[in-house]
Amino acid sequence: MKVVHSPLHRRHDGGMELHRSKLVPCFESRARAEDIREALADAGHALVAPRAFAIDSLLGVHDADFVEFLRTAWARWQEDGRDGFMLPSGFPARGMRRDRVPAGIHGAMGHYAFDAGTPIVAGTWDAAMAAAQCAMTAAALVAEGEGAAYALCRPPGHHAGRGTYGGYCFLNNAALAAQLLRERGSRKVGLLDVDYHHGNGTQDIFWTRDDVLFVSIHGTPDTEYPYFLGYADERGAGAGEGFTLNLPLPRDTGWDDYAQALDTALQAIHAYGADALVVSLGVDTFEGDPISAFRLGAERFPQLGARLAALNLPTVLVQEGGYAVKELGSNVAGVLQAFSA
Ligand code: SP5
Ligand code: ZN
Repeated sequence: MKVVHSPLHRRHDGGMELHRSKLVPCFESRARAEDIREALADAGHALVAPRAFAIDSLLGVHDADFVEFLRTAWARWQEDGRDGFMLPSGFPARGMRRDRVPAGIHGAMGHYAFDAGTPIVAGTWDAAMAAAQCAMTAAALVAEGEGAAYALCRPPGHHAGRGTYGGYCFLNNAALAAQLLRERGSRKVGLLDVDYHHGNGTQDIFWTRDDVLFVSIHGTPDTEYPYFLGYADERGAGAGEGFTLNLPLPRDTGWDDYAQALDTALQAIHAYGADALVVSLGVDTFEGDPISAFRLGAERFPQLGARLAALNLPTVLVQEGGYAVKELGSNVAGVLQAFSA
């Protein structure tokens, strides 16, 4: 299938994240995308470049002030006499002001971010914009008749909300793909998030909408990142009530229990009557992942792909997490196998 990829992902790199009280090099690395690109090229998929979607095409999913913050953050940091990478250290918690964006760059960072693990560096905006363009291009290809397309997005996107960033994510690539499908003829989009971590940003974006069904299978927020969203009792609100479905699972979940949750998710998307599918494809469910705790062996990814393909819907696959760099490409290629016809 067509694999949409941009070398601009390389501009986002060099940062450190706060991990277990230490600053460590980011798990979300350049090598991830390189490994996936090589494995997919070897498997015979066709690499294509993204189209040049403009900033305006982000605004169906993200707030304008948030987009402007991301676009200008690095320049503001430099004006403040700084270099290296940007990490926030203070956040507006209960009882504090969230309605006002502090004028200074440090406070503004804390306003828009929700963790200290997602550094902004000089090239972050270029890379995030290129990843968003990859996702929108893959969605456009599917809207134009491709049965399936894959967006090799780096940085990933599913933790980014309407006006928030974190979890290595800045712009919500999968949400942008779903929004584009809606604007180009799909009536109901199923968005299935199989990344190990809950897609809190995607849930936020579609929380009050009934035209996108958000379904997520993930490590329970009781113990797993992002901790503060992704419980089973979150079901959407207003017009969106009943159009969010969370299937949290405990640490150490293996294929048998995972596959049951997957069947529940696929059944929900079928019952919804989706006419297109977006998959937030994190492969950090792999047993060898360094920051996650499910136990899926490599042989499970082709099985996952086969079940996704069996929905028989036009499908946009969007890369999210997966940090076991050595096995990353082959695990992604495994998911794509069933779509390759
Ligand atoms: C897109 C994506 O997969 N983002 C994940 C962001 C996770 N960042 C915080 C990870 C904290 C993990 N806790 C470490 C436990 C190590 N066993
Ligand atoms: Zn993840």
